Amino acid sequence: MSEALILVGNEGPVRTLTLNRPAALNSFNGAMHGELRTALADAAADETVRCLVITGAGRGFCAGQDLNDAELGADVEGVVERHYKPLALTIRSFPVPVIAMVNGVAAGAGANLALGCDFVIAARSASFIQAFAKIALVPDCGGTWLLPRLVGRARAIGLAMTGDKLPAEDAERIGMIWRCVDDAALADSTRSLAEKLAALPSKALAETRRLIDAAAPMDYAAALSQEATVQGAMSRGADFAEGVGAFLQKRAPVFKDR
Ligand code: T3D
Repeated sequence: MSEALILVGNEGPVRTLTLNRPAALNSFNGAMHGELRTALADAAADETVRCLVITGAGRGFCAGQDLNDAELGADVEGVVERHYKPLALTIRSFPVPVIAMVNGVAAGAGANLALGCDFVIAARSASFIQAFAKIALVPDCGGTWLLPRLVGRARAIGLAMTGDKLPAEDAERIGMIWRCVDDAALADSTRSLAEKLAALPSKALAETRRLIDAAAPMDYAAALSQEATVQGAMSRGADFAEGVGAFLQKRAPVFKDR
């Protein structure tokens, strides 16, 4: 039997999905897209999962589209519509926080897969490359939306047009990622962040992400109204009663809503 292209691991409430085509720097072919889609759906449906980590096997995180894949060239628009767009949307609306643990180079759609996650923790040896222009393409997997919001227009244009490699340290310095850590500390730093997020109220965190993204094109008054509506809904959840009860009783809360 051929090896799984997505490895699935569990550590308590933390689910880790590992892209597993290391010989091609975990670049995406149709089969890996299919396995990732299934693994994401399983994790989303599993109430015991309270944080998701995505990482890569071997020395790379993900080199984007497999440039040897048979689908490439024949129907590029279809590949983006069928694979990258749903992937980006699934992660952006995931019921629990998603961490990209970037263990090595993240290029093309692989870079934007990471940037679409809620947190990016990268090893110091890792790097980010908007490789698209080098093969006469434009950023996809959300890059045109994500990059200017993360780093501003000037840097978004610079990174996307030059396709220059951005070391993880610089990515942290310009606010493109959450943290750059020593290679040896990557797994432990990710685990402690994942455990912290898993213990927080998942539904409130997912709603926080949704509101922040939805507020971007709104005026201030509309964003304030949106906050009021969702705050009302959140206050009717069991996690809110648990959070307040735990505070008043001076104990740690146990959150369950998703
Ligand atoms: O339908 C559509 O396709 C549209 C969607 C597009 C989305 C995209 O992601 S477009 C962008 C595609 N990605 C790239 O253009 C990146 C191509 N790769 C690179 O530029 C370099 O590999 C890296 C800068 C990422 C890393 O360089 P380096 O020197 O560390 O490694 P390497 O030697 O280039 O790669 C190692 C192996 O992985 C090598 O195979 P080999 O020679 O050992 O058998 C290389 O061919 C393979 N590999 C790396 N990237 C890809 C790949 N194989 C297929 N597709 C790749 N994208």
